[in-house]
Amino acid sequence: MTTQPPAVSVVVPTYREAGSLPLLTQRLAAVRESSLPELELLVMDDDSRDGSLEWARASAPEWLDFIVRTERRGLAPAVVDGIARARQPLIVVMDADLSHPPERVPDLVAALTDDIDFVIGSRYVEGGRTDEDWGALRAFNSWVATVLARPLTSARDPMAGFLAFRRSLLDEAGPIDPIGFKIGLELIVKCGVREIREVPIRFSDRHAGESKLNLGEQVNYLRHLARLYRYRLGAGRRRLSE
Ligand SMILES: Nc1nc2c(ncn2[C@@H]2O[C@H](COP(=O)(O)OP(=O)(O)OP(=O)(O)O)[C@@H](O)[C@H]2O)c(=O)[nH]1
Ligand SMILES: [Mg+2]
Repeated sequence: MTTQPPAVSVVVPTYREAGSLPLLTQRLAAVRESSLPELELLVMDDDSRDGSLEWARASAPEWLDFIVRTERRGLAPAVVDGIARARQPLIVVMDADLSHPPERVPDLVAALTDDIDFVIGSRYVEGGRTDEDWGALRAFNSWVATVLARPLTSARDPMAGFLAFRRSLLDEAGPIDPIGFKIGLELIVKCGVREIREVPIRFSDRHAGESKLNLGEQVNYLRHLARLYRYRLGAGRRRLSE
């Protein structure tokens, strides 16, 4: 018996990624050809006005949907919108700047078994790594952010934005209302994720363009964390009163 390759919607949030979108699409096209023929790509763009839309109109393949967003801007809200539009049963979320290797998408998808409901492309498990020029300050920031989230999840890399899960995971979710960047943490907490598998990846420096992770986003992270802790405490109380 031959098994069909799984159908996957890849959701990519973008802001000013015109320099990376063509190569991302090219590398995903190769993945599509070699192992995931039913892959669709949803680019969720916050009205970048940097030539991305023009590129998509002129050169994008038919399996790429380029969606221009003008409301509730931000990385995580863009991903939530993308999941709502996805047509396939499996979802992969990844960044546009090629920090997440597109060639690992099939491995993340394959790690979603009956027992595993959430997969993370992880920098912090054995075999995972980040490129050298991640400065000390950035590495420290990432470590502090991860430690602050520890009571919410045992995942080694809950800050990651390279994720795979079934779309149905959201069916029973609490209200999804992330602020800022950390869509993975939002889903882990709100969807009551039970079993996580972390697949090691090499996280590369961004291919082109500029980082959007600024001080404002770090403050957003603290607001988002406060919200998630309140939600978790509320869920605990709800369980006790049942
Ligand atoms: N739709 C949308 N996407 C965003 C926004 N901010 C960032 N992104 C996208 O989210 C992904 C991650 O953002 P990055 O700026 O790469 O953040 P980072 O990886 O922490 O930082 P670098 O390593 O410096 O690239 C990229 O694909 C961005 O284009 C936003 O406000 N809206
Ligand atoms: Mg990046």
